Amino acid sequence: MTFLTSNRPTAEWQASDAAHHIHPFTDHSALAKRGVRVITRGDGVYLWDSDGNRIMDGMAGLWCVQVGYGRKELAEASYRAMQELPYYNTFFQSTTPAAVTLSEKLAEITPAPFKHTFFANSGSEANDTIAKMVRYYWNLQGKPEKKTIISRDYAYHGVTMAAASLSGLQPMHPQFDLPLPGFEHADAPYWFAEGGDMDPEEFGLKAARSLEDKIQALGADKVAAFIGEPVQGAGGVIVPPDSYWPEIQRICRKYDILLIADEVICGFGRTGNWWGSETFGIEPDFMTLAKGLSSGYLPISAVMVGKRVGDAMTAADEEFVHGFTYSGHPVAAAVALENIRILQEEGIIDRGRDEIGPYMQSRLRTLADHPLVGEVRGVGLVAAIELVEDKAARKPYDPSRGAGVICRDHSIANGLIMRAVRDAMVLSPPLVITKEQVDEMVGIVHKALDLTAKDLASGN
Ligand code: PXG
Repeated sequence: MTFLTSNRPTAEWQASDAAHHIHPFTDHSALAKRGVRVITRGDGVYLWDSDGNRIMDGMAGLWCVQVGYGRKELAEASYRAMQELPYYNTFFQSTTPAAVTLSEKLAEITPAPFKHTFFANSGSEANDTIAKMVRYYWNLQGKPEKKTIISRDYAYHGVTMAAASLSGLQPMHPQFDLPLPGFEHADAPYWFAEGGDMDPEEFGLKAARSLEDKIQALGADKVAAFIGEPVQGAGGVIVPPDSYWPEIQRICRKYDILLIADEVICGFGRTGNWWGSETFGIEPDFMTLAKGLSSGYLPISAVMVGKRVGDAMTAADEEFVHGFTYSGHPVAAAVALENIRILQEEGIIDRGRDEIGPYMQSRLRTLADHPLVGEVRGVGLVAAIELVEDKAARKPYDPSRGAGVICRDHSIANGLIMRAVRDAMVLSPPLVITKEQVDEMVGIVHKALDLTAKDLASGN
């Protein structure tokens, strides 16, 4: 059998892709000129492209391949599940063993108040579902005016209409006339870029209090919920100061506002613990799970519904009028279960917390002396390296210099996929990365920084 991935030369894939394929978040004319990268194979922390080059995946796909590529158990779980029951739904008084078992498992591994799961297929769908559940909850409480959801600048919560409205990355709104009414944004705890002369802890309190200011401006009787990623991922790995989350928690309690932790990136061990909420002491009313739930092997997401909303929804004497054809898809659920078994039985998350996470963080911190590096930050197995023109002043390069993109391109050319978010170089490798592979990764980052410094100095 010829594998789909090996039967055409790179140039043909590129031409056909340019002719027929609309990509997410892509300038298509620029991509067509440059030629798309064709990824054909993966094993462990490595990918191969259609020219046979091996590249370390410092991003675990899109922050999701926790157990690494090529785990046969996951392929076998999906093969078995497909043979037994390739599809059935969870509407109309039906369920499937895989969907039940996964909801039971998630109740076991998430913090105690979470007993109920609603399944969807992506982080965006899960966050849209939460936006609807929030509205429904306050309607059930007889407070229909309590509807606004507050998120933050630099937030990424997905791309569907509500999820994109929750997102706070500016470019995501104008093409689509977003945000929708009822979605507001508070400050992010982004000390490096916005902290000025303030001490980080003091700045953390200030950022949290921007939520309180927003609530007071809108009126607490109008505000339904606050959503935040424990660490903001796509916004540039913004790790909040310790003072931040306790103050957010206090504010949500004071004004009776539901708290949503978007764990799409932070969940399943990324910050060292199973949940980012554990790492930062957050007690949310909802958690959004996706990505690491199946290590990205199949699309599946989950809304964890806490006691307050769960009790109200299950006690309501009426239909909950929402759901997707593939909610609780039996094959995706079987793969998620097998992925969780691997994470648990191989101690992958404990190892991330106790061993490889601290190792990666300490090795990356050695780059802080580099003349181009303004800050190295991170927790567990997620990190960012901020490039600056002036270290002491935390002064960034003019965006037109494209420092981040230059660095990213050098990194990929030298065998490591690293992302640039503005000029923050972002890393989020598979949790199974070894110490030797961390050393290899840090070596390539160092080389990419040197090459970038050289390019910037010569005015490229
Ligand atoms: N919440 C968070 C915190 C995310 O990071 C979503 C929700 C949406 O999930 P879906 O499955 O609908 O994509 C995400 C997704 C990037 C990048 O460039 C990040 C994501 C997706 C695509 C690109 O860093 N995060």
